[in-house]
Amino acid sequence: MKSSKTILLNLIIFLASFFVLSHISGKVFANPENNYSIGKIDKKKMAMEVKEAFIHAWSGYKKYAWGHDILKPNTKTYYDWYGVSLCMTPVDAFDTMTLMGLKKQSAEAKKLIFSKLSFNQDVYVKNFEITIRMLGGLLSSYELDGDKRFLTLAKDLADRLLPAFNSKTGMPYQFVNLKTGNVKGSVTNPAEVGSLLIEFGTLSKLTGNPVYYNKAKNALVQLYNRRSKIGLVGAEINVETGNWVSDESYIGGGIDSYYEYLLKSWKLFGDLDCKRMWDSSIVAINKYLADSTSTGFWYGQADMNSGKRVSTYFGSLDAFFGAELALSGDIHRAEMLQKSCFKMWNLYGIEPEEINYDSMIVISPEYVQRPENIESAYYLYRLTNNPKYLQMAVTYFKSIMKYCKTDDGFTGLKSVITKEKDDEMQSFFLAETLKYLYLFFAPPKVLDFNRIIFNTEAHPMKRF
Ligand code: DMJ
Repeated sequence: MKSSKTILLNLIIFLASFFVLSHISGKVFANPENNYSIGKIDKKKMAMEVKEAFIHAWSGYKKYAWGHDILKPNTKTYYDWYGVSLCMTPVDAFDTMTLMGLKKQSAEAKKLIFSKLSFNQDVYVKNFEITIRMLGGLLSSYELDGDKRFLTLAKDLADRLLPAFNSKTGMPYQFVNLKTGNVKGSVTNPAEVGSLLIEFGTLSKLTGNPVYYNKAKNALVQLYNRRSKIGLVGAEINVETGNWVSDESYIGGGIDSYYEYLLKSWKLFGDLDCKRMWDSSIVAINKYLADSTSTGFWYGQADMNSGKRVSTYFGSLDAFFGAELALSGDIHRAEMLQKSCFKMWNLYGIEPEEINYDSMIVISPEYVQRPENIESAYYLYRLTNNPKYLQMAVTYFKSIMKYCKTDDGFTGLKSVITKEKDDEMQSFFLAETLKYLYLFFAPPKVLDFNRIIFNTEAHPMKRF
């Protein structure tokens, strides 16, 4: 008979080797689907840590990019999208700092915006990007801060963007010159045509002038009316002829926020046309684009006319869809999709831009600080109260701190496999990624989720 000493020793050796093995061969023991520990989370401490990350990002911007669009944190310089500055980072980030209660930073940003920002520039800007980041940012800043100068800037900007809608179909050209009103870019995509109503509509409500609402709503309807017989839209459309240029259909980048704005414009304005358009679109999406495979529940690519599957790609942009499913009341699909998105995030410890969900092989390895995976977990947390989504938020935040933090701000990654850094701090990193992370941990009174609708750049608009 073995002595009790020997048994104890064997037990210790067994436990020790299990512990060592499970750490060395992470691939064998780690289950990427469950890569969050269930335990008590100190929300106050986490909120503080996210706030400190924001301050770190803002300090980098102040040091090397003050007055410009975005920071390039590794080369310690700046980048202006159109050669002249539109103060993109401060405008995009202002509501986040307000929600975080960062009074000093808010005062600095306001001073900069009101002394430097002028839209009277002879440059062609992308109507969609400038609408969601700048117009959206100015409007939510006005609603949160109350300073009328934000609204004045918003109106000035929207008036300069309006000529974009002067196409034969009423769908906007891609580019508009802010000074001359000239337009260019007749081939565009559903996201750029259909993601304008939250901002233009809010401006109409705030100014009492319906022109903004009507132009953006018409563009949305024109696009919807061109859906295929089976209810799907393609990837590219010509705004002069109204003909599709690409028949590929999916929910990701280039189409994504068109669907988002159908749903959210109904919720924000109570617009029943938008509800009807969302209701019929989601049926087609779930019929032809949704895909349940051995690796999880996903949405892939199909031909807009036949519904035939053309590829099985999914990426960081597609991850926004869980938020829409949850907001529309389909918690079941939203939860299944989020499980897949979290798995994608954990493949390499931070999510790649795109994978093939059939093989789980990475197609595009970069991480450009995108918020969508985090955003969908945030909606699910707010709508289900399930603490596992809070645990996910901890994982997301830790990954970003570990891989993207630099001495003077945060960057994206050229590859999530090698973890090689790129050299851009996206304005949406401050507007969206850090905002959603903060809102997970902040007291709910900071922002009443049920009384606002976020635009696609996470700028909260008060529901009408
Ligand atoms: C943001 O500008 C918006 O969220 C947009 O809808 C998609 N691209 C980025 C974030 O990934």
